Amino acid sequence: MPDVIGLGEIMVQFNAVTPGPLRHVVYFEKHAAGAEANVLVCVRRQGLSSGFITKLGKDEFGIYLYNWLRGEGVDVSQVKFDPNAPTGIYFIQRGFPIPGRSSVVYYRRGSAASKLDEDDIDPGYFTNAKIFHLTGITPALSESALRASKKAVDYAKKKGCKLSFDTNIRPPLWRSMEDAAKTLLPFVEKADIIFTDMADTKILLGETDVDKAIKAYLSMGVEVVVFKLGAKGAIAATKSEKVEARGYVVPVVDPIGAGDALAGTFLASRLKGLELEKSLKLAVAAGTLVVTVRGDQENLPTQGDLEAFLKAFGSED
Ligand code: KDG
Repeated sequence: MPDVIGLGEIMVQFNAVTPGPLRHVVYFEKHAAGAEANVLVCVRRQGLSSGFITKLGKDEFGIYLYNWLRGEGVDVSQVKFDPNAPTGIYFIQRGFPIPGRSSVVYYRRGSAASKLDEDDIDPGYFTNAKIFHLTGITPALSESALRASKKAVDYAKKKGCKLSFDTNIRPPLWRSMEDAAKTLLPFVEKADIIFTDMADTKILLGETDVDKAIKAYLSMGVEVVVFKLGAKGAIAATKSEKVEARGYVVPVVDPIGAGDALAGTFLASRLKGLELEKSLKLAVAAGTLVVTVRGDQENLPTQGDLEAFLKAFGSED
């Protein structure tokens, strides 16, 4: 079974070639992207195995995404095609109205992945898997995707697989932020590792102090908290250790997907037995590489790429 399993939606991302309001953008570039899928491809680039549980539309985009995942070496044995629902797509507007930031417009309601349900989760798939990675996006897709998420967490825990949870609150997918907090907190409570940031933490805990938030997550039973600080880097903490990795100043083309590169690299590094500090340093470097291009997955680095990056940039610490 794969080292890391993910459940969620992969979509076709149409990334604006030029920055500015989408109404004026003429050219879009096609990419494969989606939070959990990004992590799984990242894990593969880092030399470990991964597998995705999802549903795709039986359409051209579904075939493209299936071939993409297979080409990246992600196990696709749990990928199903739904002939009655389309593959989700979304558009990215870059650099407007805030230079260096991006925003997304989804066309995913009723998508094949939103039809994921409990019976799409095979308990046997979790046997011997080491980590199950889920984000706050999948439980937000639909009632049935929420059921599937809960079921997958139950199976993973029963099989002794660690739960990695990225809080990833995407406001357009929720009825309200209260609903997001109520739905996602039980996942945080069951998680062994979480990835989060200040925006999500304000919604989940109503907390605005990083140290207090980390303490609160640890007291909920989370073993490792990875707290992302945007361009400033990230903190990783356990009950006995706290490390920080600084960010790097690079030209930002599209920041979307950086958090998944960070999560995937951190998980892979921990599975390889690297210490907390080194794992976080590599993870922040991976996130940095992703923001310098359009697309979430193309710049996901190998460990060799990261060593080269750190040799060039890391010597200042
Ligand atoms: O983490 C990056 C993802 O957010 C992006 O690729 C799209 O999965 C996506 C989502 O649902 O926002």
